[in-house]
Amino acid sequence: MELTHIEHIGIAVSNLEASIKFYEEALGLKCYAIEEVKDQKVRTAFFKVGQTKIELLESTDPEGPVGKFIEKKGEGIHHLAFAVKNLPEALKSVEGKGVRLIDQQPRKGAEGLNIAFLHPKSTNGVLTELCEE
Ligand code: CMX
Repeated sequence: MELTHIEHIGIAVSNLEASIKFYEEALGLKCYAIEEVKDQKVRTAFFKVGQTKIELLESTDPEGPVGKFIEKKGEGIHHLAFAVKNLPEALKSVEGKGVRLIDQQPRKGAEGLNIAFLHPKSTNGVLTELCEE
């Protein structure tokens, strides 16, 4: 399997607009997209830093994955996403190495990417996403 780069870093925030302000005004980045991902119960905002994106995640439902995360841990880094060349093959490969998958098959994520998550209990506590354009 071939990881090509860090596609994005997902950051859980309580208030999307307030957090966008920090990234734009304090860090000088430009938010280029805001998108709701209904099945994940989040609203997302994207910034680019070189080849890597920052994805801010605001929960739209306290029972969604980001709502539960913020309730337990507060705001902060939520997941790390690697771009891979062949996602179905990458999933087979990591599963074959004993890694627990959250998604057995790729599904559609923000920005139309094919994505799949690996469980944080088998990735040293870091929720890990693999994605492919
Ligand atoms: N990073 C690290 N650990 C996490 C975590 C995260 N983001 N989210 C949950 N956990 C840990 C919890 O702390 C908990 O650990 P303990 O048992 O030691 O307390 C354990 O995982 C179980 O957590 P939970 O709150 O009971 O939640 P669930 O088991 O119901 O769900 C998870 C956890 C990771 C399976 C779920 O959040 C998930 O499926 N995530 C993938 C989808 C996702 O995060 N979508 C949002 C982003 C979408 C996008 O980018 O578009």
